[in-house]
Amino acid sequence: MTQHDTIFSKPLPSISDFCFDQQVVEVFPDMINRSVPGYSSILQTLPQIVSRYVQPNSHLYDLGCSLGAATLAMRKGCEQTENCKIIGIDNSQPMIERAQLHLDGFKSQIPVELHCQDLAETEIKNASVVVLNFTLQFISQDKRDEVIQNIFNGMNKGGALLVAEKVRHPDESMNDLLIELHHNFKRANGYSELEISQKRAAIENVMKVDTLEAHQQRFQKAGFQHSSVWFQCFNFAAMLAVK
Ligand code: GEK
Repeated sequence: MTQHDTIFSKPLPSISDFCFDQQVVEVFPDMINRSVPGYSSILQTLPQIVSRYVQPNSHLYDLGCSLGAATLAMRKGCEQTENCKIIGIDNSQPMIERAQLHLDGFKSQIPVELHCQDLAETEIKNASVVVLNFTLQFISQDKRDEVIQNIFNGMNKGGALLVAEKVRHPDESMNDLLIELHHNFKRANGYSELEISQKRAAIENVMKVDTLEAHQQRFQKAGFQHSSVWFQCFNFAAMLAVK
């Protein structure tokens, strides 16, 4: 059973940068479901999209896999495809340890390997599907082009890259509106004003968001033939790019 997220519920004397430590692992499913609009809809749709692009004898990567929620959804999507392997990557050791326990609890014929490493250092090869589900936003902006290029280079033709992110609207007034709608979503899910503002302060240095246009230009620059947003709720969007 996942614990209720109360990490930012008491006034903190100073706010440190947010990190994915043991305390976050304990509450992570509750935190992400109550904080990210559309998270569960995206996970529910992943198997369908994965099953369309997965290729026999290929690898599927879940980069920034946290507790393996997207990994499990990807596994559902490749159950009918021969000889696939899923590789889950996260640079938080507590996340990887918990993800391993979580995955061990579900039976499947599809092998899953989990590695604790920086996704920017991960070698991508023979990939038919690569998922970055709310992860690219934690990579420094000056490294993002290189990360996407490295993924593209390791993908097979016809393969799909699935990137979900918090995004910034280029029109400041629309951006403010989307942020307000997101905060209302958090309020409706029981987060207090204090929790919302302390979490915001903790995350602002570690999570820099791009516009949808910046993402799409990056996909194009890397060489992807097609790309589209396939889901959006407020300032949270899921995109698909096909090689
Ligand atoms: C899900 N995809 O449930 N290398 C590897 N992992 C990283 C890096 C990095 N450089 N930076 C951050 N992470 C998941 C949710 S959470 C999203 C992803 C969120 C990892 C970090 O440790 C964390 O587990 C994950 O990316 C981001 O579908 O919390 O908003």
